[in-house]
Amino acid sequence: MNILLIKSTGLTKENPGVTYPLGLMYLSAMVKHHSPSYKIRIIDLRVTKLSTHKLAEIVESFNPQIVGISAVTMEAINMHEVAAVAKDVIPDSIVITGGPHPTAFYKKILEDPNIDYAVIGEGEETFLELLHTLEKGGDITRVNGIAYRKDNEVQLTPARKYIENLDNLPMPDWDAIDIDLYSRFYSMTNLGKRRYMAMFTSRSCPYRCIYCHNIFGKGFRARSPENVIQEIDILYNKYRIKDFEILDDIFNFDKYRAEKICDLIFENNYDITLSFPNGLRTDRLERVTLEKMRRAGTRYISVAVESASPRIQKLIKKNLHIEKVNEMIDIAVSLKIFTNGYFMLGFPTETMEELNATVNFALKSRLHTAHFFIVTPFEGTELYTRFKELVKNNNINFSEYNYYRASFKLSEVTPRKLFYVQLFAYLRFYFNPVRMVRICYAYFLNSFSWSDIFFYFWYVLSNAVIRLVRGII
Ligand code: B12
Repeated sequence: MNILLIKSTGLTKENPGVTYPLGLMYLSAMVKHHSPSYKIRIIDLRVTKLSTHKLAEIVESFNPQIVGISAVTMEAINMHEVAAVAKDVIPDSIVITGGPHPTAFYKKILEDPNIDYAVIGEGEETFLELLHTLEKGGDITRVNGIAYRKDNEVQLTPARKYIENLDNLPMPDWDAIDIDLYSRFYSMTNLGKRRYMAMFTSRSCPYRCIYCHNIFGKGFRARSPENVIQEIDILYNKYRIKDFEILDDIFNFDKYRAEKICDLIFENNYDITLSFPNGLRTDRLERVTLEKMRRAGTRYISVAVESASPRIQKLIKKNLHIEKVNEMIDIAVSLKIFTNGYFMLGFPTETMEELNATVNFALKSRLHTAHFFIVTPFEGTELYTRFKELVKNNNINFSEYNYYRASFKLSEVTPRKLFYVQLFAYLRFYFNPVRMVRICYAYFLNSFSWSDIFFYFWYVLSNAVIRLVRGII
């Protein structure tokens, strides 16, 4: 059986970042491990930038029976285009989609006759079982965790149990991708282009923030520190990787596990750097954890603050104490860790005062960088179901499911006003001479190239100008 896995694309000016297609790399490893006779290949359209014509040629020559496509919602348009190419070139091929977009919007995407299946959530076991069932002509209604069409109706099989012991998963298939190609793109950090590898050491987050995804369920599942070190060891020794981006939703949920990983890295004397761009929970952080992280080579963290308003913290079920957030930012900065903050603007019922409180918190903080995202309600989240009526009033195209664009009207302020709140938050945050010097110093400390610093300021400035022009027109 030939299986072609494709990561669809949806890069925009505001979103030039690319990380490794870890989901597909895990699927590929799983297939190679359990069914070595299958031939499997990954194409990442974000980095190869293939034209439709070229993609059609590759599909034709590889002749896959199965085409698997991975997409986030912003990549939905491209996902449908890829499905159309697959069916056009090989009408008998079976198109299976997976990832955040199909997980959330499976009903909608199965309206497309070019898509046969959507795998919901965690994919390794479901994909393998689906492949085996399809190969044998078995009963697909017995495959848990999928959605498909029958008599023009979308059917959903029972949810699949999450993989209990993540140590049993094979390591991601690094040989299926060209590592050097990814070093030509910006990653999830603000640290510029460089050779690195992305890792997932745990899956899911037990907190129930109403805006967040549910791909891996709500029970924290973690790989053992030894298993994580095994991955670092292979990447360090075999693939010459010295820089690791850990993309877990909540790396520090289990403080002891997090510290043990850091201790093992230190004890093994790896000459590596670490970053945690996807957001640590500050109320579960302590000085000692940050010190151990720094000792292990951590040079970049993100803290996911979202809102400085206690009412909004409660509404979104994040329940962070904003003083503790500040305390942890200060400690991280004093440990010479480049510290980035994430903020969200425009929650349902949010007022201008509450928006200002969030922006002011960011401005007064010692964060090096900050991202001010516009709240985007994805199907499958509590935010979507609880405020369905508000969401319904917005007729938004999938390509606008973009945190940088004020597309949705959910809060008490108009999208236009929200747009200006976001724009001025960026301008005021970055065009502050003290912060500029601190950013340069932090880059210098972490031995990044000057071109990265210039790029970063150019990126912020050009985005601001684009936004300003768009707002005026
Ligand atoms: C790394 C990351 C990024 C990277 C890469 C994004 C990309 N295009 O893929 C960067 C930093 C660029 C990024 C940007 C954005 N991101 Co992001 N990102 C993540 C993050 C933190 C990790 C993704 C990851 O590597 N997961 C690890 C692998 C193992 O999991 P996985 O990819 O989900 O794959 C598993 C399953 O989904 C499934 N699967 C996946 N693909 C397939 C395919 C097939 C065929 C099958 C069968 C199964 C399958 O099996 C895999 C193994 O179990 C997730 C949060 C999260 N925890 O997942 C958010 C997340 C994916 N991002 C999200 C969003 C919203 C964005 C932005 C739109 C935000 C913005 N700035 O506006 C942009 C989009 C930019 C763009 N142009 O694409 C949302 C997506 C929600 C949605 N419905 O789309 C998530 C889920 C975060 C959230 N809290 O909601 N992001």
